[in-house]
Amino acid sequence: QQTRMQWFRDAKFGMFIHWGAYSQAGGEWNGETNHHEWLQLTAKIPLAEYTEFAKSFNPTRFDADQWVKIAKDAGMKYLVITSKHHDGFAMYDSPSSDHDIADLTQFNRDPLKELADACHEHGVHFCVYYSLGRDWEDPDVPTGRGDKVGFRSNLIDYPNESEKDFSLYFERKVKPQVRELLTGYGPIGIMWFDTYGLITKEQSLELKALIRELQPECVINQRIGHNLGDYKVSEQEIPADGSYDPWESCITMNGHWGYNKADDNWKSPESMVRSLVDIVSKGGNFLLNVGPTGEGVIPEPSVQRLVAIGDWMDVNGEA
Ligand code: FUL
Repeated sequence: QQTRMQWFRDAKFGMFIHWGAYSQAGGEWNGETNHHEWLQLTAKIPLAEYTEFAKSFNPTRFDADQWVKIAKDAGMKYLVITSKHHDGFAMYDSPSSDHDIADLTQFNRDPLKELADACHEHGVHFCVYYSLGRDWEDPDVPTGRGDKVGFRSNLIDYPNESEKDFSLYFERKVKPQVRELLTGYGPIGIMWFDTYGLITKEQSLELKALIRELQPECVINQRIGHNLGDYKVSEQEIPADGSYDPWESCITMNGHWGYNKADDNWKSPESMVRSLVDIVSKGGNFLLNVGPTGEGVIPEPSVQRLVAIGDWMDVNGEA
């Protein structure tokens, strides 16, 4: 336990990457410009139409070495990439699902493999985000617990809640994909789960045991559910004190996680450095987000800010 958490405690600063088929839209759908990684849900797109749209995802400008270099030059020690967001679309070649970049698109590469290799080569911890309790492609994720909007599930294509069985989704998609991620991409620093939703305690325990079996050194965040993770996540805020330990704040650079071309509301490099100092002084880690475009480019305003943070690090940080 002590050794598993050591690199995480020392790391302090990491890059969060929200990137998927939705990035192509840049937040725009039918003239509305405030969409993001929840595009399928917020624009009410039926699965067949979303799948068609996903097919045109072709990030030809994606350069894993460059992304890792940008992170490293900013002083970041780890990188967390969305392997599957709520849309259920896997950003890697997933043998157990055909709702993935390899089966649906013309892009004949596995971005996660390229990023994993680049991270391992440059000494950056490679970590993956996985949407656990929400999946808008799978028919068996109930929305449940009075959530009428249907954040967890896809109520357009699968309106009949009584037919849904979370354990079918868990067995068919979650467990195989977690296994794939932990066996095909070298050492994974963190399994960064999101939105545990309706997972039972037994299922969270089973998932944790699977991860410990495949990669005992892999850190697990608290969103595996039922307080079974190794550390706590604070989203879009810095807690007043560091009373939860270990912990991490994940924060956006503008108002969105996924790429939104209309959002120019960028935080200043100064405010991000202040956040970093604040978080680190309270014993936490700062996971700072970028939302690359559909072409595979980290937006220039984000790069500029990371360069500025890197300059500050050169003077004030520790190597
Ligand atoms: C949330 C998600 O719903 C957002 O889309 C984003 O991924 C954020 C980090 O976590 O719960």
